[in-house]
Amino acid sequence: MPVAKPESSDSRVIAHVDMDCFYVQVEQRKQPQLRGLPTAVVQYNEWKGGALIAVSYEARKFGVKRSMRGEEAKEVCPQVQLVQVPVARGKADLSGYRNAGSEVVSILARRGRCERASIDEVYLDLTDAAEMMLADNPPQGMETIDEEALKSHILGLNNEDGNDVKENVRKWIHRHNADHRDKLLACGILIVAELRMQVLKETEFTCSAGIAHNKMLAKLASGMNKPAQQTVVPFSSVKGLLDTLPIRKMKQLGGKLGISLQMDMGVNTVGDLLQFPEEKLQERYGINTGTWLWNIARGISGEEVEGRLLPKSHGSGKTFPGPRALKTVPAVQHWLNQLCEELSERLCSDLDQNKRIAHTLTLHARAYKSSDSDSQKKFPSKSCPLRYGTAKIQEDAFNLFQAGLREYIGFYGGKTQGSHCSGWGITSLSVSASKIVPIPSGTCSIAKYFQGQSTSHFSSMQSSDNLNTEATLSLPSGSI
Ligand code: DCP
Repeated sequence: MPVAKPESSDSRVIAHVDMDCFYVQVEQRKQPQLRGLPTAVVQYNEWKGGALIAVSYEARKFGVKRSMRGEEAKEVCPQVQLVQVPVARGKADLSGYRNAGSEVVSILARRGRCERASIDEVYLDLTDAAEMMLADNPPQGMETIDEEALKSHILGLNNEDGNDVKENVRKWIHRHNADHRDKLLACGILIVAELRMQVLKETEFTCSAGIAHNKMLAKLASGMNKPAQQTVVPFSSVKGLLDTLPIRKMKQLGGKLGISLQMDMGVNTVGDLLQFPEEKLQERYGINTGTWLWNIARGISGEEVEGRLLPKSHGSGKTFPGPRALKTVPAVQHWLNQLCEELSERLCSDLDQNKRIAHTLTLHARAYKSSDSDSQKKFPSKSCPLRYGTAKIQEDAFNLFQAGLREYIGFYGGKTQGSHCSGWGITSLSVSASKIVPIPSGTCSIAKYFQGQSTSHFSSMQSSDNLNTEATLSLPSGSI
């Protein structure tokens, strides 16, 4: 019998799965003697013991934090084990972490539509799997509930009757009089617990998860109880959750919009937004943002889980903080060549393994001018059609850099050639490849495909008309 599809988005079952202290777990799998010990992964640059980029939960108990350097971590926790991130081409090599993330994705994707959101985060749409479970083997009738599922945190479930917590969770899952939405979430609890156990069994990694009716709530929930736990947001608990949730906790409200809401509208929690009519929010922030704010105040988010197991883009970048800033064009070219080499390798393996090609190459940089009245001016990001082949990518990226630099310093404002200091410094560089699409099926060979694409993939980079300016300096979202 076909499973009836509910129309309402309240009836979806969405999970957000987030690996726990991910880089640490990957290093601990390589060196099992580190398991259970306070451990941190440090960046390539060894100054003061290197910057911490991932910290194990054992180390967090001693006060070790990601913002610290290795030396500082040793002060608060002398026994902390510091593992250096793997290095290739003079920079951090994240390929081992990316591959470990792919192992996890391939397991999670077995039960529903799966969107790889970052190197260690995944969204899952489990609606169909939950509907199916409800039709075939509903949790309400199950004699035993898996231990891992019983350890779930269900928001709004209080423990007033003195039962142990697991017993209350069991009762919640078993409720016969629950509405359809909660019954689906009960299925979600079982499916996600099972998936997390499978991930642990096959990869040795633990993860945490949030389970709710939409992506926004699932993401909020996954971070609430870590490590190795799962949190559920029943529909009836949404209001309570958002009433007290500081707006800065919402990813999109961490920047200028969040500041304006606080300063101009007196909004401190997501729930505070409820007092404003949609028109008022639209008047102040524009139609789309206004409607979006009105919706998130009510826990409404229609965002779909995109079926995407592969990254949207590839990026390779490096920072050059403080005295390491690059101050000459040859120095920039040297590092651009390294970054492009890595990017080119990743593009080739994507082409090889997934038969996908990228269409756009983008260069981002952060820069400063040493004698500058206009210190707010950002280095413009530049894009051009992507041509395959390491040397071509290097050449194009360098041209993009020069175009960006001319614009940044003004055509006559500085010396862009030669090797002596020109009054500017580059503190971060990255190249990314985006607009990645599968090669059309039926293409007889990749070489033939490229011949047919000669205008976009082998185009000349002479004209600056080819260069687009983009607003952002970071890697595109979906870059893994
Ligand atoms: N990472 C990084 N630099 C940062 C933040 C993170 O290199 N500034 C890397 C290391 C992390 C991984 O990305 O292990 C995932 O980042 P998360 O923010 O998800 O944090 P963790 O997985 O380390 O810990 P948590 O258990 O808190 O999610």
